[in-house]
Amino acid sequence: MSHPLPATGSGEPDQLSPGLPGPGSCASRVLVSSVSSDSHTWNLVFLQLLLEEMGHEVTNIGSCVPDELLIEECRRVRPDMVVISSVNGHGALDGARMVRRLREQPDLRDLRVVIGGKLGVRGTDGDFHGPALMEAGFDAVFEDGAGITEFRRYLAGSSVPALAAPALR
Ligand code: B12
Repeated sequence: MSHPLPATGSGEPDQLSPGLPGPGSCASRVLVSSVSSDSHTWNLVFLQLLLEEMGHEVTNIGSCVPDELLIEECRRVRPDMVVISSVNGHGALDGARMVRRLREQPDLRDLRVVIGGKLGVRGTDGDFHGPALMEAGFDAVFEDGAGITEFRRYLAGSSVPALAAPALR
């Protein structure tokens, strides 16, 4: 299981080169969402554009998404992967609660769910939330400061439709 942890802040430049799914990856359906407390939206737009540029089909359900709504949308959209973004500093808490609830649902237990952004209130010099969020149920955590490169690498290798074929994971 790939779980890029935590922000390195190495200064490695983000590779924003295009675009089409690379070798080993394929287009998939991705649900983009924030957590219940977070009203920031440009992070979601950024992720949507990035994922679309890579050839994925994106459903962006926006900011301030209650846990129950995320669960409903997962059942409606049946995504191959859920990408949670939060930047208001409550992502570590809200995200952990959200993913625990999602994992309690038998039909969503094996869905691939990742989270990233500014997950705490202490910035990249503060606590790392990756281990706790992985423990709560995320498949990968991308703390701010690590850049987008790790996320792109992760996507390039994660072509398994988690809901459709949980046994393959
Ligand atoms: C615009 C803004 C707002 C606007 C949002 C409007 C909107 N429609 O989005 C408003 C005014 C509403 C707002 C409110 C608040 N904000 Co504000 N806001 C910002 C600001 C200035 C820019 C955010 C932005 O749009 N960035 C552009 C997007 C594209 O980038 P991004 O959000 O940084 O996301 C990047 C990465 O985090 C990463 N990323 C994000 N998610 C994910 C997910 C994955 C999987 C991956 C791989 C990467 C990833 O990729 C993105 C591109 O690099 C930032 C400061 C800043 N300069 O960043 C503060 C900031 C995010 N806000 C902050 C705070 C504290 C708040 C408030 C709590 C303030 C308050 N006391 O009310 C509220 C929260 C409201 C709420 N309920 O959530 C803090 C968060 C601090 C923290 N996390 O430690 C920041 C960082 C300001 C600061 N330096 O203190 N905010």
